[in-house]
Amino acid sequence: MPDNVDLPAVNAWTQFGRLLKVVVGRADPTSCHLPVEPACQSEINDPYLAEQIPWPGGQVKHRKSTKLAEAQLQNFCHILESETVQVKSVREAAECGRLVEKRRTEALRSNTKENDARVFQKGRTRTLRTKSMDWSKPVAGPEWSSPSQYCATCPRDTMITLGNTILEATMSKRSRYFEHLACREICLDLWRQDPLRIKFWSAPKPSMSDEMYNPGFWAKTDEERFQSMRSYEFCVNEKEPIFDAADITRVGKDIFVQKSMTTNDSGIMWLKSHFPELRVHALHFPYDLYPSHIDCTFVPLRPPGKDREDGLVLINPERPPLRAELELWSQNGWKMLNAPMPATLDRPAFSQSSYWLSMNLLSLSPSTLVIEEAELPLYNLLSENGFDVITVPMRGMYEFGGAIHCCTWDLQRDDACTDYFP
Ligand code: ABU
Repeated sequence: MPDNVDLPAVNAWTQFGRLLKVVVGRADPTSCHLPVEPACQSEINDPYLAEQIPWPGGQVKHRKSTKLAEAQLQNFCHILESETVQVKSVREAAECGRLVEKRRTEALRSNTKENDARVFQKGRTRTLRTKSMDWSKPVAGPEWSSPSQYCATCPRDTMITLGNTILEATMSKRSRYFEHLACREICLDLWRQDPLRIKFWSAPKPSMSDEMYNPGFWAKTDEERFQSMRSYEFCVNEKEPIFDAADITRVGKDIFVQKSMTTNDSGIMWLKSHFPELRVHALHFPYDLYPSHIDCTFVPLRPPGKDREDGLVLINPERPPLRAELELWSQNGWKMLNAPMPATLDRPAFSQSSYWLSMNLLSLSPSTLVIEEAELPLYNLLSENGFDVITVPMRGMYEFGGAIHCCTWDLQRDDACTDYFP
């Protein structure tokens, strides 16, 4: 596959154009547990452990955790950089899945083809890594302080490419205020390569003062939240524009932004006013009580084909989109595909993400996807829908805020500002 030499060094209009260049996060030894703060009440997932110890905060002491996450990130880079890849047979994929949950995957295995292992040419994706920083250092602004930062395993949360523009998100957590600096050198290098075609912007940094947050949010019971869920009021109020980059998904001329714990209406309006060449749409997921980041909820996989093949979006069955907002998609030849339940509902004790990291996949092209190796149900669904599915181990990342999509930030895809919703 020859490179498109005319493409600017920064170019990504979709989630699914052929991926040419990507940043992959880094699990530094100084990575920290997400501190408790107004935007986030971190808690231990394991009820037994939660009774024994408080939320630890500070640097992750168990070095095995950061080592495993970093080893998996390095392995992922190696696979992305490879020209060819060996796709596992369903049998091999099932073997990986068995390590996670024996009975479920054995049942699935008996229903699947077994001998489809093959090597295919996928083309190289160049990888860059985020810079190492000391995440254990306390940080402060004029009106706030945080005992530590977090980590840079998930550049997806802080950075987004919108066409030929690199954009640093505002963020909403104090501990993540400076996280974009792990990508700063990459941004400057790219911008300097082609400053007349590539834009490099930072969205207005919020004050992170107490007034930015709804004080009553965390005191609500789930029952109370359920009562008020259609008001879509979360922990940040509308005082300042707020968004995390991972609440945005790109589909050519249109981008879709989830209203969430980490993105408010003012943030969505800021995007509209600064990207007039794009159509910016808000998306709402009325059954998600704590929405944060669209990439475990609503994942465009491929556009409608010229021969009238449906476009596909992988959706989270526990977080269906607002029906009225789906009309635009169905009118333009897109179908929603329910993700299967994850291979396991278990999460590491200190993970602050949901078990839906199972669907946090990365598209290498409209026909090739990378998923976590244990996710056999997803592997089967995607294979049945005509995708080549590459599997990689990534559960070591679950403790550090994400998985395969979260740990990346795509810089260059072979795509364009196509109108998929004419
Ligand atoms: N950073 C992605 C997490 C999304 C979720 O927990 O569902």
